[in-house]
Amino acid sequence: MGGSQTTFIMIKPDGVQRGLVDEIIGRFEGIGLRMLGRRDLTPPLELAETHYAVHKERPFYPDLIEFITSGPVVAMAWNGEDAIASSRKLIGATNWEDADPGTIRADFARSIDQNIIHGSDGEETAAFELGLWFPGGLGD
Ligand code: IDP
Ligand code: MG
Repeated sequence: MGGSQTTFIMIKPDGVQRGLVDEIIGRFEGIGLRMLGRRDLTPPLELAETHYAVHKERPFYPDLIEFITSGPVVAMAWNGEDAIASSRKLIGATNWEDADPGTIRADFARSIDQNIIHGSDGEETAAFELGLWFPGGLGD
């Protein structure tokens, strides 16, 4: 489908606080993707608002921004065959109760708002998000 793609993945503050970073990175490596970039940071407000601008009219938006800026996240770029859809499949549905067994959200999330991880939902979104979180590019 997608050929070689690079997608933006972020382990959210709940995933970091619960010590799931190595486990999650292992799952991405396990489906054959490779990490091209990683930044550990507490997202500044403006970055969080730009990232989630598409949701700004939604009732959950204020809580979402508060949550995502509440502590360190791990922002990553992952590359490989069909990386965008493969990553979304690995992550599982937004609501952990709808997520397929064995997905990251099914295994670890127990709320719809604090659901461990973000992954780009398409090629345009991936390009936008990678540019936003890695403004200096991905290096070599
Ligand atoms: P996604 O992360 O699976 O792409 P989106 O619909 O893009 O899901 O929503 C972005 C994030 O907003 C979700 O991951 C979740 O943290 C939060 N969110 C989405 N829907 C709800 C909701 O109905 N209540 C509370 N938080 C939500
Ligand atoms: Mg989304």
